[in-house]
Amino acid sequence: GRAGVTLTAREPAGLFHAVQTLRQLLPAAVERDSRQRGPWKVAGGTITDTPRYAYRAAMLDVSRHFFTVDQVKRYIDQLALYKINTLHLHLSDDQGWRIAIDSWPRLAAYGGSTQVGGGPGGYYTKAQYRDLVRYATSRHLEVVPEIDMPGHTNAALASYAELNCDGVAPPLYTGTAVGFSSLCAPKEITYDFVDDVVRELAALTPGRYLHIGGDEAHSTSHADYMEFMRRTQAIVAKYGKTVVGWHQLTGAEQVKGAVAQYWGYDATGAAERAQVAEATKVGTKLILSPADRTYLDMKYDRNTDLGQSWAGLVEVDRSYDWDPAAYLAGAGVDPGAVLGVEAPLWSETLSTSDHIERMAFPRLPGVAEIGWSPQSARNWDTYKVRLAAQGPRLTALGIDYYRSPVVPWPAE
Ligand code: TNX
Repeated sequence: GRAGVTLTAREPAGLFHAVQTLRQLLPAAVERDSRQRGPWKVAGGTITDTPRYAYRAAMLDVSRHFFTVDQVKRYIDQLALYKINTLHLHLSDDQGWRIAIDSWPRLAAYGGSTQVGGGPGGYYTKAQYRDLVRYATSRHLEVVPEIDMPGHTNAALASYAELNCDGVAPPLYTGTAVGFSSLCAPKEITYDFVDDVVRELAALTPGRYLHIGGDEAHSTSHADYMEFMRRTQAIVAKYGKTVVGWHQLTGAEQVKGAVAQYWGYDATGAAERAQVAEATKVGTKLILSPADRTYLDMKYDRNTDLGQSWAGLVEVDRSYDWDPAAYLAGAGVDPGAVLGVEAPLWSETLSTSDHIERMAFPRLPGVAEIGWSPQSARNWDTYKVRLAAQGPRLTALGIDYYRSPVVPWPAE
């Protein structure tokens, strides 16, 4: 009405998301953190809105470079503004173990003591991690914790000699290579370790999902990978969580109800796509994170100073212009198998909030719209105008976004 705005929703998350829409209807100045002059008018009308996908996620790699609780909270606020409802935290990798585990204290204390480039690293205490989860929950984001296994485990292997097949702990690692580390699948202590870590992490996790990685296990034999993934999935199920794994999980037998996160790209071979499609036939669901569309650490163009380019250059239009339902249809994936989309941000080259924001913005709002809006309402030529209008809002929020030349930004 003339005097106010009424918001109604079936669930609290819907009201929260309605408020985010209302924020975007108000002038950009509302986003400043100092008092502004009114009046603030909103155009009259009715909006009926509902998301296309239930899973609309962003991932932050806090292992390659550590990000503090306050830095993660800042990113959570930015994600919430665009109705992202899931935060996947990549909590362990070769370069750092970032979550305190009481039964294996050296994981964080030693395994978390450095990062890419050799800086001091860091980790979350359980109290800090619970605070982070509470903060995310208050903004209607579900936290999905990931412990990447059996590869990407040098930080754990360096912390405990007995986890290594040869019983010798390697040194900590601060480079950016992948595929050189593996937990020891034939050793029984490996599953004591996995059980302890999963039990403690599950107890910190009100959400449904627990991500076990499973990617790039180039130093694990196929037989060992199969055995390790079989036993590890059973442990996750025992503690009441739904397994998520990178799509290499589809090369092993999947526990009932497992979710695979597809991170292939244009150059991914037909056999790999077919294996993923095959998995959906037995009930495995998919999260789509195509690297040449949703990887926020890919460079925008040749001149981007941060990021990588192994999946190609990902300009804002390329990042936006694809349909999750069609993406793997050619390989035989039914659209009903797709739970949603996720934009990962790997941090080999990123170490500050400014770095996060220059890579996430303005591509993140596009991934958020892919997750939210029906395909029929999406098209680059109209989207780029709506995205341009976000520029002054991002500026008001203090977000240093990439001024992509393919977006008609207004003069600020
Ligand atoms: C591949 S994506 C990886 C990560 C790297 C990333 C860099 C995935 C499951 N594995 O270990 O950080 O590329 O873009």
